Amino acid sequence: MSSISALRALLIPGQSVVITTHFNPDSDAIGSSLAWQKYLIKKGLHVDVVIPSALSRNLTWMPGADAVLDFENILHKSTIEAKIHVADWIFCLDFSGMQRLHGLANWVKSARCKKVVIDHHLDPEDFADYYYHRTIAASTCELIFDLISEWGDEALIDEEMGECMYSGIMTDTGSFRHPNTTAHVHEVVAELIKKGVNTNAVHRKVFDSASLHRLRFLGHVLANRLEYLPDYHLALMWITEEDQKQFNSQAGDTEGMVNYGLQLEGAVWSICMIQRPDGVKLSFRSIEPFAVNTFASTYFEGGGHKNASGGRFSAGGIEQAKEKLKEVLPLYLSEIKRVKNL
Ligand SMILES: [Mn+2]
Repeated sequence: MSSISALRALLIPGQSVVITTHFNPDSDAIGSSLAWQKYLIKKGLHVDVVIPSALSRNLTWMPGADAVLDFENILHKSTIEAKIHVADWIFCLDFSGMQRLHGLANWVKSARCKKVVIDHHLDPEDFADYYYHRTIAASTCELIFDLISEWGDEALIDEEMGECMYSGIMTDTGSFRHPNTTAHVHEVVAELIKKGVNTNAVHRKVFDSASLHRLRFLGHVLANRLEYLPDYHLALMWITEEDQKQFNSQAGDTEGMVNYGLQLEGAVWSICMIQRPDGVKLSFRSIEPFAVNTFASTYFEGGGHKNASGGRFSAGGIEQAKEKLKEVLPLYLSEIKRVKNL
């Protein structure tokens, strides 16, 4: 593993770069990738962004999103293979575990070029040559801003790069309300506003772009698929395959639903279970100082941030996942009571 400051001199005009990010790319994943792409293009490199699965509808407005290559798009596959084959560098943004690339992982693993991780998730795997990894950062977009600044190129950040970065910072901090919202986050945002970013417009594009289906879907989940377990201060939601069919659910439609659980008075944490073709996907949210990432990694093949994590359950469907959850909950009773009484 080498120092990230040494990397700057090795990025040479004319080189080919592939930037990739995690499956189900969120606003931070795609925002950081597009901002980093624009920066490297300004430095004279040839840069493509490759994503393991499609962008959700509310992120397609981002400048540069139309040229992103999607591994799940059959028309893009051979281009992606060729780009990875000739790449001098692969940048892995907003993830640091290979399994988060799903089907794309093998191609990235077997690529012989140098790899660079820029990320803020806990416990990075050791697969890259360079790491710019800070868990103190609220988002990868914040890290992109910091790295460009550290390299003395803040003047190269333009409005479009700023929009991409603002979008990721905004969503990964839960619109500046999560505990990861540091003074530095606001300092970075202040700089982005000076670059011309219209924060109100970005917020509307990301959050106020729901289809009627999505709003009705949310209503259905809150009305019929939400249970509160007062002893455990837990809001539990679940979404079946039939629910997704009934409301014509698209990529990204379930994004953020888990957060509604924390709006309940008294809730310390919230879990949303979603039936997927390959198992149950779980999202976890919690209030400080309850750590859901250890819960997710211990019982549900997952992990992530202290207050925002993900997980999986592959030994059955929603009902079995709920059973498993209710089995292990008593082990957390004293911890949850302690957090509640702080
Ligand atoms: Mn992130």
